[in-house]
Amino acid sequence: MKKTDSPDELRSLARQCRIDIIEMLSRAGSGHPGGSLSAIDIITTLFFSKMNWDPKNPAWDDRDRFILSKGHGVPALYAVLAEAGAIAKEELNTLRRINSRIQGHPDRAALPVVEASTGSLGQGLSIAQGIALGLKLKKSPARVYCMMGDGEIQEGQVWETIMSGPKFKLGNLVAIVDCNNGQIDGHVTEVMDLAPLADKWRAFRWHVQEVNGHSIEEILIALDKTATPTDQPHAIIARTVKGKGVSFMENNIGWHGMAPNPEETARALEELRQR
Ligand SMILES: Cc1ncc(C[n+]2csc(CCOP(=O)(O)OP(=O)(O)O)c2C)c(N)n1
Repeated sequence: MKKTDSPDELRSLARQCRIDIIEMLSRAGSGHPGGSLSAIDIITTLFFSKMNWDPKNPAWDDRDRFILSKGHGVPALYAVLAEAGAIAKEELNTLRRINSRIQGHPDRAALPVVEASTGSLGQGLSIAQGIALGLKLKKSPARVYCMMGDGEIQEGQVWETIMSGPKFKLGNLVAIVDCNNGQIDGHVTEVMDLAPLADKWRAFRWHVQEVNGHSIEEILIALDKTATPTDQPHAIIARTVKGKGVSFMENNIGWHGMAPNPEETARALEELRQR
């Protein structure tokens, strides 16, 4: 896998991953395009630029970890893993098939390159924090990144973990919230408004940054800032667009958990190829 800090190269990788996400979901006939497309620029930047990991050696002790707490967005992670050579591209054709390693939510028992089995929302930050604490006690240089959805963080367990992260002085922990303002039942601002979200994390004593989650440049700068040695855990509040990259999916809650039909797939792929 070739790592890069070039925003243009990262954009190009993210575009290819968007194509893979649409093709995967279309073939499977089910899945979650909206939250996969909102997360892909961040996940691509992490894996191809900032994370210290080896796609051929997923058990390496000092690897950086990525926990996809919003497990339903896993097509984005599979696309990146395939692009990086951690899984075969052909395996993407098996999404959600019986006995496939790549299910609709990540399954670590079947696919050890994913760090945690998630899907039951609200748990990933607790897992990430436990791993970060273990790494700190072992004096490992590894860092732990955890991506959550904004709808997901309405879960109470998340706030228990936000409360305890600073107590354990986990400067090696980076929480990323994919704020696309969409969840199953509607807009997050209407279902259970989180504002002022950055202030809430700050009040719990996290180091907080707000970024445009589709600006590779802003994501790179924010991730670099989380690498400064500190005892304070980091939160990145990423403003994103649900369905980003496919015009008819953007900001349309209906695309939270629905696969495109063949005609929609063709339109989506044409748009992405022209980007
Ligand atoms: C504990 C739990 N409750 C409900 C669900 C069903 N569910 C799946 S996705 C989703 C909405 C999540 O919204 P958000 O976290 O904002 O995800 P995104 O918009 O990024 O896809 C819900 C409620 C679940 N997976 N886990």
